[in-house]
Amino acid sequence: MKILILGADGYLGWSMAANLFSSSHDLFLVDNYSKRKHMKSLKRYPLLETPLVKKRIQNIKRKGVTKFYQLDCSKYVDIHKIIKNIMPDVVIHFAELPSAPFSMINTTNSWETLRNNLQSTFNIIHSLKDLSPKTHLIKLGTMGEYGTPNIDIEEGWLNIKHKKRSDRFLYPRQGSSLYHTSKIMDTDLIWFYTRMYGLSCTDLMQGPVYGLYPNKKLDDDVAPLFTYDDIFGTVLNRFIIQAIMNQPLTVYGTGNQIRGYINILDSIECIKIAMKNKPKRGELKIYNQFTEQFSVLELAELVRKSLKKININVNIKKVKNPRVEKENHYYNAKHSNLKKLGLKANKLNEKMIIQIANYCMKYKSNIKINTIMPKVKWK
Ligand code: USQ
Repeated sequence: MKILILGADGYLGWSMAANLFSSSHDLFLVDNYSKRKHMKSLKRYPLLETPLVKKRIQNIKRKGVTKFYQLDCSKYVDIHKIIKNIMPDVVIHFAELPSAPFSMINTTNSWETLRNNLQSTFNIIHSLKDLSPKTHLIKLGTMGEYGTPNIDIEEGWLNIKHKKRSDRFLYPRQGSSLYHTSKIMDTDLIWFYTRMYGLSCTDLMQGPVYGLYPNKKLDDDVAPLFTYDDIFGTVLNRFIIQAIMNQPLTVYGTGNQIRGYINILDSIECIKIAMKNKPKRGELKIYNQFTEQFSVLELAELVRKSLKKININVNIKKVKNPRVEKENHYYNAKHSNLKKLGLKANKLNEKMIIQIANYCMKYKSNIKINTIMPKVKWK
């Protein structure tokens, strides 16, 4: 297959590409390095300054084609041209600003998140409609689109009975940041194009991801863009870094916020499963992409217990929640579809946390301690 990966420099995008290097698919990688640029301007740094994609793929020898294009998916002409030239079988769309705190910093960043994310999704899907409607679009959405409703969260759709009639709708959604809201709007856009023009799309509602893409060597050239700071880091990766820096784990508010989490290994596997299960023309498949539910406090306790085994004493500190989110709520999200299609989950355990911590410790001297405490407030 010809696979176009948009956002190939990111934590997930690069891990996805690295996983597919061992296949014989033709891989076309795209990124505009905007996450690196935003991180730099906000003085946030990844654990490891990984080389640019162009450099990283230079020495890779594989059966299929491997090409990199530095371009911005929010520029219509550029994305249209690349789709026209490649005519991909699959497009995997990671090319979005992925941070809730980033989207809440100020007007400029709020707009930049909305603009970038919606414009990119529009450009991609509109180009597919015009040029290559048989292509399978796989798009990374987020569990945060659903928010924390007081009813069970279904997988994408909800059957509603109203005054003796019934119909199926997208599950009601209510994001708790502008970033999450941009993903809700993405889903609406994708659903419109799918039903209107008979495209084949998969939207993956993913929970917070943790861990490292498990290249045997995990050497610097293949390591993903691992972030731990207050703006770009996800909670478990942050807790592990805080622990190895002898900083208290920053539990926001009560710590009873529950989310569905997923190991990056499983995240990549889910996308491969989605690739093998192309929707029919005019069908939008939605999967809830996480494997286990935890409260923030449970995660913190697990990190404390695990790292005690390698003689790291961890303190947990409840800090005032910088976000506006429910801290005590019902949460029961369905996630059986990917399992039915063969996903075997890598469940979070002590060994895994120790493994991530040991890897991070190699780069301890790179960690910027002043980027750990939360600085972006929702209000
Ligand atoms: N949290 C803490 N302490 C911290 C950081 C976070 O208690 O130091 C809490 C947050 O308040 C939240 C939970 O941990 O309740 C998860 O926060 P997160 O920063 O790991 O995740 P979030 O901002 O929701 O976003 C991340 C990714 C995003 C993805 C999303 C999936 O950055 O790209 O879409 O996870 S989900 O959360 O299911 O929407």
